[in-house]
Amino acid sequence: MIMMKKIVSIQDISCFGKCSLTVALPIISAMGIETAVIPTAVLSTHTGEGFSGYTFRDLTSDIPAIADHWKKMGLSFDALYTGYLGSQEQVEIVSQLFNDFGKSGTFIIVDPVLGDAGKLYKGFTNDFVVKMKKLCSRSDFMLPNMTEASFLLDIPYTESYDEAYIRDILMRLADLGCKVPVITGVHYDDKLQGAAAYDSEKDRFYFSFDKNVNQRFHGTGDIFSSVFSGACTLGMNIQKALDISVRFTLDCIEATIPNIKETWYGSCFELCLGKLIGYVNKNSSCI
Ligand code: PXL
Repeated sequence: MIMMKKIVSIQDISCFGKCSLTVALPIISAMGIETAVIPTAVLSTHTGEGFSGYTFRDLTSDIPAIADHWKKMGLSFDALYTGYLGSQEQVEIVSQLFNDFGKSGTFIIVDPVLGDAGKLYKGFTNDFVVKMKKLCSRSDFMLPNMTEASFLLDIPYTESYDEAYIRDILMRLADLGCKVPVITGVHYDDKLQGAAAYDSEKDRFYFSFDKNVNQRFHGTGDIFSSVFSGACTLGMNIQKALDISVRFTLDCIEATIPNIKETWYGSCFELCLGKLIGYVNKNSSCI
């Protein structure tokens, strides 16, 4: 008998421009995991490059009532997975959700969505970064890109680095309090791109690389984080989880290139969900 796993994903709904919940829901569901959601805000589009004039409805004040109802129902989850959070207050409230639903054995997975290409996304300040750092300190897994890692560690962002630098950054992220930091979008040259992780309890590093097709589409970080969250929740080891997350993210980028409208519309991950199901089935023997 298969025991179904259950994740709650806590992030915004951007109604257009595939990212956050509109990516996490289909991807984690395709992996055979029940996906509950706490929407933190509703936006007409994401706030990244390419869109302006978006609407933003903050749902912070709804979150405690949702949590209270769930506590009365005695709900529990195999993983809590957070993404884009819209305000400092929201980060505090999400931290409270970790107390309420983070029982022992529940993974806490924080994607500290802050920025990309060396810059913070619109609306984020240094105070917000400090709050996000505190949230990361409570995580089993944190999933920053290089921009986010640099802001969290308060070091200059660089596009030129080597493996020794990545190892150092991973250990510094673990010093924040996270058990297994993962850095996404790692590339030492134009040929390969992937991700790196550090298990601070075992003092072990993990790397996974695939082809670098030198194309950026909005939302690929959310694709990676959703697959990684699903893979860990299914019980895959860190190397397997990295491998399928890197592979699937590349599949999505490759599927988008011939279908491209604008890079900020997001990637055509829908065309690749069948492959993802295949990766999960193939790896279920390694779980
Ligand atoms: O993909 C991350 C993300 C999620 N949600 C919103 C965003 C972004 C990045 O720009 O603006 C609303």
